[in-house]
This record gives sequence, C-alpha cells and structure tokens, in this order.
Amino acid sequence: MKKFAFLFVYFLLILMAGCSSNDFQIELLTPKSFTPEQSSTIHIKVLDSEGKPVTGAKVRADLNMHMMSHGDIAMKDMKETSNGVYTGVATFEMEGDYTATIQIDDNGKKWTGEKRFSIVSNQAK
Ligand SMILES: [Cu+2]
Repeated sequence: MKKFAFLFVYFLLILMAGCSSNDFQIELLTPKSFTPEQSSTIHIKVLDSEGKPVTGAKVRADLNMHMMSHGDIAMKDMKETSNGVYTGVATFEMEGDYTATIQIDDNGKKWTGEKRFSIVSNQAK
C-alpha cells in the first residue's frame, strides 16, 4: 500500500512538471518591413495559460540573425504599453530571418523561449 502511494505522488510530480512549461503564451508582433537607420517598433504579447494578459512583468528580447554576427539587437527593458503588451524598439541593419530570444519574469515566474520572424527593407533597390 505504501508503494502505491509513492507511485501516485511520483505521477503527480510528472504531471506538474508537464504543466509548468505552458505557463505563458507568447506572441511576437513585428512589422513586415523596416526603413534603414530608423527604429522599428516590436510588440510582445504575454498571456497566461488561461489566455489572460500578464501585466507588470519584466520582458527582454534579443534579436539575432541566423548564422551571422551582426551585433545583437537587445531590447532589455520592454515597456508595457497596454495590458500584457510589451513594446521595444529595434534598429535593423539588414533584412532577413531573425530569431528573438525572449525572457519573461513575472514576479519570479520565468519563461525563456525563441520566436522567429522575417523582415524586409522597404528601401527601393
Ligand atoms: Cu545579416
């Protein structure tokens, strides 16, 4: 009987661990194009597992191009501009595919993950 109880607790722990990775739903909103030497506005929407906006969190995003070293574009302290929507500015040097590494700290509850996006230059070639 003791063994059975132990197994049950073990099972419960596995279930809990499985849930914690889904604490946040992150949506990255980027413009489709940019103007060289001008800043572009990036939004990150942070929702909890129930789809409610996460307010008052610390949000940071680092943008990197694939397979290139351009000097990171870091948005260290994104400002919350509306409920659960965090805004930062980035100055792109080059069009192409980027990976955003996003870090959320919601009162100690943390999430880190990556989102990909592409952006093109709107300057005529
Ligand atoms: Cu590049």
